[in-house]
Amino acid sequence: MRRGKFITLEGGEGVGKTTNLTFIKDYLQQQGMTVTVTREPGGTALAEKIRQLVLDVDSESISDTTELLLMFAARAQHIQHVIEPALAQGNWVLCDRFTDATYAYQGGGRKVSIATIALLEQLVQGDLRPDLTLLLDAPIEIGMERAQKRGTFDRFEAEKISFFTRVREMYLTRATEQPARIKVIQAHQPLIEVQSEIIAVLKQFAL
Ligand code: Z5A
Repeated sequence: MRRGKFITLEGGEGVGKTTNLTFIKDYLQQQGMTVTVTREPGGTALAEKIRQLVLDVDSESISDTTELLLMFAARAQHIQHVIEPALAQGNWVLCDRFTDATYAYQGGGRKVSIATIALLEQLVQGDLRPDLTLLLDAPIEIGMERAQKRGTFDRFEAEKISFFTRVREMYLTRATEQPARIKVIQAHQPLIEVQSEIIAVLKQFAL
């Protein structure tokens, strides 16, 4: 059985990850792939419970170390129960956020040491890395405006603009450092144009 490919979607608040996840899934299925769609934090029953804990605005104050470890605890569970089995079966895995989000939010946003994140990444993932990452990038105000239309806020969405600026900068730094894997999509554009950029990247990837 040929191993599947692992594709992740990344970006700040409201850039359109969830919207484009279904679009990408449909496109890949039309190309004949079996697709497993999942998300982080989450993807298994236990990891979804961890998600609730880290996103809940009413949680007791969560230290940066606790938050980091909870992200990786959820990820360990997700990899073992969903991602690895699906890839081994030949499925393509499409995941809404993965470890680039930890570098961006915990590393950039919370200023946790990058070396510590890299250590946990190695411990939890071994050699597992996404084959392709689509980074949906838009000015922070645009993403926040879109996300605010939902009307509810999680623990991260209650952060200040400076936090989201650091998150965006870290994402873009990683894209510059890893251009073969991380492809930046200009997500401020009308959806039809965003999706045509996504298709162009997917076509190149599948060659
Ligand atoms: N987190 C972390 O800190 N560390 C980690 O390791 C991981 C995660 C894995 C939950 O993620 C939080 O977890 C996240 C980081 C942290 N922080 N926050 N907040 P999430 O993915 O569930 O949360 P999110 O980023 O807030 O998702 P979102 O707000 O749902 O954004 P989105 O999925 O990118 O956007 P959307 O729902 O697809 O679109 C938002 C609206 O914009 C919607 O009405 C769309 O119809 C509209 N939209 C989308 N695209 C367009 C275009 N092109 N034009 C116009 N309107 C558009």
